[in-house]
Amino acid sequence: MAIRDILTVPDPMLKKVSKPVEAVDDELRALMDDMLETMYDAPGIGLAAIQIGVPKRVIVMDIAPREGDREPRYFVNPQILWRSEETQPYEEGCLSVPDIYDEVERPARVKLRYLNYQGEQIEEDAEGVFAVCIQHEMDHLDGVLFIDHLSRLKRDRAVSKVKKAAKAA
Ligand code: K1U
Ligand code: ZN
Repeated sequence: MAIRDILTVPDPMLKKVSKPVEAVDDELRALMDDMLETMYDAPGIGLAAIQIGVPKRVIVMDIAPREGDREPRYFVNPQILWRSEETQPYEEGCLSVPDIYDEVERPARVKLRYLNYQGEQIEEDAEGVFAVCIQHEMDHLDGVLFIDHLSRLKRDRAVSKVKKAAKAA
């Protein structure tokens, strides 16, 4: 397992649409292992493969409380089958837009279909932080960042702040 570099805005890779995975094999599981280690190291609660420069439709996540046992989750080729009309606001962050947090409104509940670490097809309902995080990560697969849901002014300010911090580092 290895910790990979996380791309930050304005890296053009982050705007790419990721490609579906053809097979959940040992090579893909090695990628998912690296993604999980990278996410825990950051630390974060989710990570999409494109954030480490790999344009595949793969997400890892762990939304378990930090003081408890780890509960890693893997989503390959995830699809949203249903979204609730009810929405909920949540203060989001992103490892690719470090130190910027802002409120995004998304459907409160979604129904998902995806392949897990073993390549089994799963259908599952998501709500709360799980619903927020999976929608945020699935946006990454389509080249969309949470700041794209904000006003142009807020988005431009966020990118400028990240660029300035990167220059100073
Ligand atoms: O970059 C990412 O996509 C990961 C992102 C996931 C996310 C967070 C909040 C709302 C929606 C999606 C993060 O993990 S940002 C860091 C973060 O939330 C966190 C870090 C340490 C402890 C707890 C949370
Ligand atoms: Zn993100």
